Amino acid sequence: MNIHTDRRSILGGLLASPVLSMAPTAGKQKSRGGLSTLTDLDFGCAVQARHVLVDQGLRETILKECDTITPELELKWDFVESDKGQLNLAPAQQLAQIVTDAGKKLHGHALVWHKSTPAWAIEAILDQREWSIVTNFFDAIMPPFSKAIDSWDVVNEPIETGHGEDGLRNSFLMRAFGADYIERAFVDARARASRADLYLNEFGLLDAQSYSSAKRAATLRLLERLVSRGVPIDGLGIQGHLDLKRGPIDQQGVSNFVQKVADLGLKIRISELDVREASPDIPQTNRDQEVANAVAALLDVVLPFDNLTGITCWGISDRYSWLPPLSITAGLNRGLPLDSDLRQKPMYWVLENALRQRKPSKSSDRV
Ligand code: 9MR
Repeated sequence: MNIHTDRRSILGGLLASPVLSMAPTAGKQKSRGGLSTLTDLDFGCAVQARHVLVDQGLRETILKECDTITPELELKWDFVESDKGQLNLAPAQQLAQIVTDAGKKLHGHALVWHKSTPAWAIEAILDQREWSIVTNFFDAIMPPFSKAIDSWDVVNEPIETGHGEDGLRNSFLMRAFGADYIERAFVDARARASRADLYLNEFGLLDAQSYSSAKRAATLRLLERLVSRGVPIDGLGIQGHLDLKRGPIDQQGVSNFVQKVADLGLKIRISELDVREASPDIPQTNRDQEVANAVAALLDVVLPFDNLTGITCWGISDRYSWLPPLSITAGLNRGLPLDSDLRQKPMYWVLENALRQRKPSKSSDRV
């Protein structure tokens, strides 16, 4: 798959980040149209239904800024069916209504994840080793959202290097079904969502540390195997939980990795972008700039790839971030595009400039 700009110039160095260097200085810019109107690249964020339902400002903001909204909790198995057979679909349905009324889509997160499975299901799966326990959940969750959802995280976080077969996580799913559970999940998701894009979603793929290059290698091996076996997978969600304490991402390593994913004919999306801060005691302007720099360093690597379909932040306002404050005095972690009062920060402008770099624009009235 081709990339549409010269990757070498974009990788020229962190200090010369093109996305960042195009970003206007603080206070000089206010976006009028919202990020959703800028290009063909899908922009989105994760939210919780309970926040959207009570916070009108948040609701208006996500509908203005986003093409696609990811329910942060409401489609997870432990949320939907914490007690066997007692389905709780109402929060996801309320969110779907709000989003589709505005002509937007939901991204489904996540069908199979070792962390969000209710205890009763883990017990039953380990005890009976019946795959139908998993597909019963697919049947509960997929048909009701067939109109609202056009992409799904089918398998979330299956890689854990350091032990086990091929870097696969030694989860209850592996123990019950072996490595085939991944393939089965995609096949059975496709049977229930013939037109949706089906993603494998993984974290820890960006850092310079050796665990991260090992994860990239294990992820590639898995994707190669799935593609060679004709498994119906459309792409890889690269979680973007950046952490300033871990230092700069491995731009060259990530670029090589994305190229190999593209060569397999797969799409990528940045699926869970946010930044965990490292230095809460420096001035706020510097904090926000550090966050923006980290985001720019990632976007500079992935933007040139034609197979990049979208960028989703894991939240949009610091008020509702899953990331805790770094210290008692630091206030909220400031790792999302908007502050707690929904004001744009440098991370927002970096995203806006990145989206503007993509062509063609889907909007004729861009500002
Ligand atoms: O942000 C989510 C947090 O509110 C939940 O308590 C947690 C467990 O359901 O999941 C968090 O989201 C995770 C996502 O589903 C998968 N990748 C890592 C995210 C952050 O932990």
